[in-house]
Amino acid sequence: MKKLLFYLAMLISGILHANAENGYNLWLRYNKVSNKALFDQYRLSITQVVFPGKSTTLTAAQDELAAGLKGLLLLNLPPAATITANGALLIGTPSSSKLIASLPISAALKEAGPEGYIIRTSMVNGKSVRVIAANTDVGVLYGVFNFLKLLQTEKSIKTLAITEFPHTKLRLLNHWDNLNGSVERGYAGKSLWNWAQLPGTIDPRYRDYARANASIGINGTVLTNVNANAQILTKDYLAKVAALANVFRPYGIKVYLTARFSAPIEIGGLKTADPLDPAVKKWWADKVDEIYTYIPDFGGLLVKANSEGEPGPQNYGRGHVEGANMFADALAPHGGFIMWRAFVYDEKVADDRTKQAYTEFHPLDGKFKPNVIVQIKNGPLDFQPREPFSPLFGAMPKTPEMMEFQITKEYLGQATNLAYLAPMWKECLDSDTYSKGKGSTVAKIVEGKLENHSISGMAGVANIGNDINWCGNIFAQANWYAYGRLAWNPELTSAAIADEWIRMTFNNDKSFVEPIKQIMLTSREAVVNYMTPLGLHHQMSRGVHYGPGPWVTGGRADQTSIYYNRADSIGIGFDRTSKGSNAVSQYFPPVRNVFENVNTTPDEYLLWFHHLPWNYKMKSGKTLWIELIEHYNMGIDSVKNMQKVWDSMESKVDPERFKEEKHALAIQEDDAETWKGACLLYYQTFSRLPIPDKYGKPAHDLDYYKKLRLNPNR
Ligand code: BDP
Repeated sequence: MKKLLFYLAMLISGILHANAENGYNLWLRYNKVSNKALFDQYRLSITQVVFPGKSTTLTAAQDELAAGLKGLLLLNLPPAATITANGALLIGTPSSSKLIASLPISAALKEAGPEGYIIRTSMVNGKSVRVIAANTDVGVLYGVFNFLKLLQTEKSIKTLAITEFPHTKLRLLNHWDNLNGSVERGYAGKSLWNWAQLPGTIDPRYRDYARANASIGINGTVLTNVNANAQILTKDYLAKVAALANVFRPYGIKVYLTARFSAPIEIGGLKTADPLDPAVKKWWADKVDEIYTYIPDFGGLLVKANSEGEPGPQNYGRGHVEGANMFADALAPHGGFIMWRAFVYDEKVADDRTKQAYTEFHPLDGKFKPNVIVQIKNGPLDFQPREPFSPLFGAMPKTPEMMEFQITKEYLGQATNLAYLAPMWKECLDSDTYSKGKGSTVAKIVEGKLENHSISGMAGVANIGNDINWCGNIFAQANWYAYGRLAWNPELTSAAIADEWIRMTFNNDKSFVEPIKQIMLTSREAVVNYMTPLGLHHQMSRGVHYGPGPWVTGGRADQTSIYYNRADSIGIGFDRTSKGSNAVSQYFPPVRNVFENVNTTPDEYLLWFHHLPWNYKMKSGKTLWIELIEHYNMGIDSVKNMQKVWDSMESKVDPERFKEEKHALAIQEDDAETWKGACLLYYQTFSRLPIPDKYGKPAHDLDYYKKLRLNPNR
């Protein structure tokens, strides 16, 4: 009897465990459609699957569809040879399916292009069917994912007329993964790539990683850190990289690597890495040829050169053009790309570090080979909670400019704080650079539309590790999702993306979706408010970049907080007008004039561009000091509101994810209070102004905050 009870207990815990929501399935959970009426309706209206084709990509799409229909609708539909009933799903390309080839859809397919797809309701052989068609197999795969999304998000599938295509060509993740398994600025465990076990052992997660990426249209991945290790280019590693590429290929995902500029010396035995040296050029050309013998569809190389101590052409008296073009020549015969980063940060401390990328790259426009893409961070500094857009966007019209966003929240509370980043990315993408007059948005530049570039792209620094939930936190998954969706179509709204993600990740209950969407949409602004309001930036503690450190000084000036806040007895903020560093001059007019003039500078960027007296009168009529205090408080209040909303959702979320997020939000509230106390008390040593009682006094004194090192892994 005892034994029986024991087995029973084991069984129950097994069942519970099997159902535990640990986040592994991301937004591809395929749980049964919970709306009974819709479930019945979907089931009745999907009767057959006619989906011929045997390529690895079509097989992946067939498997995904089968898994989706089984999970969502408990449907098991064996592949049918032809349409015999109303309600068939007819799927494929004109070459994989004769039926599709016979349909009058060529104009629509033309619009869909090489990676797009159409989903239509139409009559075929006298039966009403739903068609998912594309020009290529990967287009079909994307179409299948979208069709499943319609079911996952409980949309009507009665009449469908969808045409979708990606707006950018290269939609990449950048992994800052090191060969020793650590991840630079990674907050979700170790690297996914198990180099020791590759190529022999293929972790099943690699396939799930590829599925997740394909479901949002990501079509490439840079496997290694921009602070590169030359070893990745050796034969042993290339064989491992090839094994990963083989897993990703059916999902339309190409593999890319980072190239260490000094690799010819480190692994090639040469004396120099001078890009104009014939032996160096030959070494790279041979190396690239070799890479393509391992990975015939290798995407290309990403290089961080002459930045933060990384080697580059400047070590040899050459410039970015000579460096990038050397790689371009090696890659061109294979159709590969070289992504050259504009995040330059050299040995000399500049008068204003935010000017450096523009200063170095703007004069180089028109000098790069056609397969060079300059990869630019969204803002001129470094992934801060809020930055104005980088003035380099639009300033190199002859050069394809690729966006670099950071999905991993290095400066926005890492894996603990809830910050949905789509609004931040949209803010940048929707910014008008005026480079070719009104309407020259960053999005249009990144899409290649403004200057008709044949190549375009976005890179997102990944927030993925080997934690069971991939991203260290459930809501961090939303940023991976949102990044992919925006790379596919920068015109999507943050709200629409959040809506999809919540429904797929949690449920379709309106009383859950709407409040959660609201807290997601305000979450990034909350972080800005309690960390760096009104245009402040780079106020975090040194190194870890998590907690506050507005007092950080010593060492390299432009790595300190005081360099950026410029707090003194008069006021606070960095004067970047013509009277200061003149960084405003890097923007096109009228943007430049808007930022030059304190009265037209939006409050969000006020202290980014202006040094203002503590008693400066804000648009609200209040003083700057009081508004600063109010912003920290608004940040804290938003977090409290997030907690309240989340707590009220307990009955609508599984206990695992509920508890995890509750814990994270408690930490976030604590962090927000700490940021307020630390920053206000430090700035107060200059302002000498009181924090009125009604705003709440910080819980501790400045000394306490200075000694405190917030630990992101609580
Ligand atoms: C900074 C990170 C650093 C990266 C650097 C980069 O702190 O770890 O190496 O960016 O983008 O934000 O190269």
